[in-house]
Amino acid sequence: TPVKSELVERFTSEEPAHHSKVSIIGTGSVGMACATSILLKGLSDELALVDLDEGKLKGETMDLQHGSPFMKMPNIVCSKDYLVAANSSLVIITEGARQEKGETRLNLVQRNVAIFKLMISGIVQYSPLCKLIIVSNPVDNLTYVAWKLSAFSKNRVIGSGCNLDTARFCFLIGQKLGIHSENCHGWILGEHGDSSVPVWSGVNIAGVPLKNLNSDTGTDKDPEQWKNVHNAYEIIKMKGYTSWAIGLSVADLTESILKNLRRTHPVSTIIRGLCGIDEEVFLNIPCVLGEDGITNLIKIKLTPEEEAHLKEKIQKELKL
Ligand code: 6V0
Repeated sequence: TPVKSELVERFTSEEPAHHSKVSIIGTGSVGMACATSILLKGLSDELALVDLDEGKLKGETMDLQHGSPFMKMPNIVCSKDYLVAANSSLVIITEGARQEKGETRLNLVQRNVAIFKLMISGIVQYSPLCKLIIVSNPVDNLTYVAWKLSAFSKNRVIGSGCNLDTARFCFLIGQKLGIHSENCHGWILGEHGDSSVPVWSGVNIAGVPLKNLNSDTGTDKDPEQWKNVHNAYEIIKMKGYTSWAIGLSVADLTESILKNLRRTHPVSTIIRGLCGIDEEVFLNIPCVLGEDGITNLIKIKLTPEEEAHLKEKIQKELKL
């Protein structure tokens, strides 16, 4: 514009350089919570948003862009077309075909598989080197689907899985004890959702296992009912969905990956050969996360009951 040329003198030509581009597919409540959490942590230098619903997509993007003076992240872009996500380091999938009344989980998965076919091919075409974080539910099944469809190596396809469940678990233990949740060490593993496994044998504060104080902790026999510190139904009943905690927890995974922190997170990965499982299934165990995605798995030590619980729910064959 004339004003720009009056004000600004070109000094050198600029090549666009993308160092850590993050793309989020799905700009619903979860996608947008991921976006704000990642933006406020200043984790990437470009954020691309993709959604089918163009009106909502553009509206959400403009709303975020208008917050630019308060963020150190200049580049927020959006499109229905996956080209906008090209050259991402990390793509976070939060699109959601919502479970309809009376719909079975398996039916929901099959509907999502159809969506994933188009979506994954768009992502892979333009970002062949990216890591994928799957958030959409049922997350463990869809992480498997994304891994199969992308043909990416297993380290690059990560399910957000029990990362949220574990954060919730630690918060609720901390709330009972009056101790910051970061210092309450506990893990929820296995399958995200109803059949996940709280590993009470490992729950400790400052190295003191709660089980040593009361061996019934986490069981039905426990008069203090510690086992109730583990579910999200209350929130769903009150606000209809969850968003803030999942957004923050996905930003935490993003930080470990983009900064190559090598922190351990309970995320979904293929665990054939571990915990006595021979099938090709995705379940949550503690994984070391860095710039190559999942580089190492922690060989967890479970009690026989916990291991049986973990194995209870082996995913059914999906039609791809
Ligand atoms: P939402 O608010 O309905 O948003 C979903 C978005 O996806 C909408 O904006 C849709 O337009 C968009 N969408 C639908 N189909 C497509 C498509 N083909 N391509 C691109 N975009 C599409 O849902 P919400 O944000 O609440 O939830 C998203 C998903 O996250 C759901 O599957 C939830 O079950 C799942 N969650 C997973 C959690 C976890 O811990 N893994 C936690 C909370 C929610």
